[in-house]
Amino acid sequence: MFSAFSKRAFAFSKKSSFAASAAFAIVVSRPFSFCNGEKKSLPKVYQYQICPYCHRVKAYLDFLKVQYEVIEVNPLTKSELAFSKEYKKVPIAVFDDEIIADSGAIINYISKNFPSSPEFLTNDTEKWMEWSEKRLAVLLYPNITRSKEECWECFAYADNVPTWNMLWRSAVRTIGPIAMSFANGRIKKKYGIVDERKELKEVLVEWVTALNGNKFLHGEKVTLPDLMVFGVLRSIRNFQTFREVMADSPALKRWYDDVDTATGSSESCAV
Ligand SMILES: N[C@@H](CCC(=O)N[C@@H](CS)C(=O)NCC(=O)O)C(=O)O
Repeated sequence: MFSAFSKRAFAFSKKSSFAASAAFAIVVSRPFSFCNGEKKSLPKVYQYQICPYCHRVKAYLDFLKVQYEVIEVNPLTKSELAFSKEYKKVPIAVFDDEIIADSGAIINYISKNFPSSPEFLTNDTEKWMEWSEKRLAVLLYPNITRSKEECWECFAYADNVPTWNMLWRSAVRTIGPIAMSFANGRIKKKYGIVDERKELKEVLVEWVTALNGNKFLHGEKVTLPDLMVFGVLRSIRNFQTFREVMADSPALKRWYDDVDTATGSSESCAV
């Protein structure tokens, strides 16, 4: 959905995410990678830098202080996803010998395999996972691609992807914004979005209302719903849309900054 190169978004229900992940969990011989000169075997996250679903996964790993490697996928070639024959979206994660596609399935995998406190997985986690995906994330694309300047801003990251050569960095840097700009109208139509900024701000009011003046959704401690919403918003943190919605809502900004401090980053070097 977030790439102009996709024809249509996958709408995985939570159940089908599980089924998809189970079907997709195939055994591979996992190569070691070299990180800061050390031989390490870390979880891998195949991502686009501006993908909100990828950020949901990374926010969770960051919060749990699980170190992982990020593989930036070239949206023009997707050559980094050659190992995945059928599924060509991001995120895809690799944990030891398991390949898991779809952010919902990856998050379920993390919940089962990495310990957290019992209060962290709240009864309303499923509700907010769905909300962050189906209500919030879908509004980001039309917002960050509103103007040529905003489209251009989206691909600043391409200049710094260490695993792409100069040619690919320039190609993604220039073709990416054009492709995203063209897809703006199609995405708005698909999701019935008319005034993207207004609708985004309205959806964020729902979240701030749910916070009900608390530091985090359930009080003084971060829970998984906080991380799901935070992750989606973190994907646009360098963009005009983010600056505008945060300036508009001091309560949202306070919450975001608090979750950011609690989460940090455990992302390791790119491979
Ligand atoms: N339901 C999926 C959605 C994943 C998705 O739509 N990812 C977008 C990037 S944000 C994608 O890879 N689109 C295909 C493409 O770029 O061709 C998830 O939660 O992981």
